Amino acid sequence: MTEKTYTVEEVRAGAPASAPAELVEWVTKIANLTTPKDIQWADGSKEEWDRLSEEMVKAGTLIRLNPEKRPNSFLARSLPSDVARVESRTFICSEKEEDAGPTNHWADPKEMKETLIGEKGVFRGAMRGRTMYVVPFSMGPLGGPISQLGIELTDSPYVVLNMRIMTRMGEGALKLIAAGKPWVPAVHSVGAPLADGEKDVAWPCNDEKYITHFPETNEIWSFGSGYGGNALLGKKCFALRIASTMGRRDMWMAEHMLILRLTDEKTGRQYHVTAAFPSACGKTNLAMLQPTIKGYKVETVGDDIAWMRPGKDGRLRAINPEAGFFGVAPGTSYDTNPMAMETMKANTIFTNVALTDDGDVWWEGIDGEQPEHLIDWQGNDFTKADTAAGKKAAHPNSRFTTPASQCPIICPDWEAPEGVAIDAILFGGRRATNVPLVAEQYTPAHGVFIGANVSSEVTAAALDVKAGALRHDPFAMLPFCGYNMADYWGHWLEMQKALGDKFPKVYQVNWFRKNADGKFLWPGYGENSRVLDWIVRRSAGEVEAVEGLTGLYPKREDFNLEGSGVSDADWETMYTLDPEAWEAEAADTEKYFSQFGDKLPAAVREELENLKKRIADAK
Ligand code: SAT
Ligand code: MN
Repeated sequence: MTEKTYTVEEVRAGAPASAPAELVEWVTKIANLTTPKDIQWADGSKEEWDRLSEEMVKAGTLIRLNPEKRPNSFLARSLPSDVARVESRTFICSEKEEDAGPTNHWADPKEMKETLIGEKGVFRGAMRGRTMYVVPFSMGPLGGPISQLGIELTDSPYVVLNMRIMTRMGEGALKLIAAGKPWVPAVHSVGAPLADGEKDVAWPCNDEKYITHFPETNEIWSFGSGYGGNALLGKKCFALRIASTMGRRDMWMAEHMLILRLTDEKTGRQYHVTAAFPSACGKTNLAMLQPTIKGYKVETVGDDIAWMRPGKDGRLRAINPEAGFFGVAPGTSYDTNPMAMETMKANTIFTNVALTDDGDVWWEGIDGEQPEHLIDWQGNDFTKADTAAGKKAAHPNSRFTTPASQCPIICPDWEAPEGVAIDAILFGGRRATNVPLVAEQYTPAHGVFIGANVSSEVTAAALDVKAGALRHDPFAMLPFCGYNMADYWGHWLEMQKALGDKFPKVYQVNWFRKNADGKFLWPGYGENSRVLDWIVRRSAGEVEAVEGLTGLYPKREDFNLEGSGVSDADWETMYTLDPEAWEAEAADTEKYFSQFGDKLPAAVREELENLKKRIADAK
């Protein structure tokens, strides 16, 4: 078969009138590289959503859920080899290796370009037999001062539908690009070209995967996967990896953080909090927290990513660059996160959850009793006997993609273009031992040290990292920082310096500490409002704190535990830190830091020395 070739005129003829010449030329170039059978420009309309989803239902990629239970919602099932991000195939292709740093996979940009688009490049003919969609999108409210634009070219209609939920996609973004605003080029292929007459499969992908970033040219090239962060290039690839490098150049910050508003209902005072946790550690739950203590209201601004810039008032202001939530389904219920459950009642794409006999979704941890019969995430019959045998009906990293605007507690200012002013920044992970419930920074540099020291028991969010093991995940950015991690810590110190005492205080939190019997000491979920309560009372100067090994701790009498079921003994255990264990932690931190050599900022190294001194004093 002769490959299809495109002329600029031909591509122009199919493009919206607003598409600028430079964009049409780039689309033509990529079309001649990847040789799709046709090109469609996504406009983000409802009509387009209806048409694409209907096509995908016919093709077997989507299952329409029962419209009476879950209107305009669909289930997709991926291949077992394509169920999460692949960190070992994620590359930062900076000119210099040291700019990617020891925690990233670096590849030489020229060599990687050869692999991707050279004579034998994987993208050559990669879209054959498929449609190439041109997806203009904005991360952040259209035209906002913190927002950024991108174009994703993809051969996956599943990606188009997900991008429509997760970003401001279509005509509005294209108009801004036409007006001359800069944009990030992002090319995605599932890497499964179709020969003439070859029948497609429900979930096309390729065993060979490349998730690549070129920070110097702001380019993203992703090949081989159709899943989540590998394929929805506005999310981790752009909004974190590329944006972190943009922020470093331009004095702003791209962070793996939820954003919430906490209102003290008595005074009407509003506080805004961001919080970073590694993937699948409950960020969505915290973002939609239902306070168990009276007098507070939580509203959601974002659940995964925060872009922060100094505002005119000199305070750090944050926007959520996304328009939807790509949340972990298992464990989500009316009990654990009623607001997420309400959000996903309609217009939602579920991936790799189980299907009930009446055409609705199910997963481990959802409310109610497990139905007698289900179809599991791989399309097989599933009964309670399977559960008893230790099998899961939904994949542990199964997800819902759902519009943020449907969240009943979405913050009225969640689309405020200038963002919300941040009062406190939380860092957390899953730590069964050693790390207490909440600790406040001693100094701004200590705040950076707290972020640099985040470590967590690994979850199912990545395919190639052993779940359960403890790993360092500084700032919850380990898989998402687009440059040298130590330089990134340096950038934090710079931002702190620039904002002075307007820079928010940092708090370390841990909901996951267990007692000697393996029981969680802290109830978590809505009870985490008690921690927020202490933090805002601290920032209002209402309560004092005591100096501890890892930071400033609450006084038991200042902390509202009323009705929490947490006993004084549990509190005591949460705040008992074993100096010997901390000696081991500090030694481990020292070893971890040593990989950064001279790049490790002196102020961070000093904080390690301060910790060691406090440990020695406690012994
Ligand atoms: O990267 S994903 O968007 O697939 C999910 C995550 O790891 O947070
Ligand atoms: Mn995430």
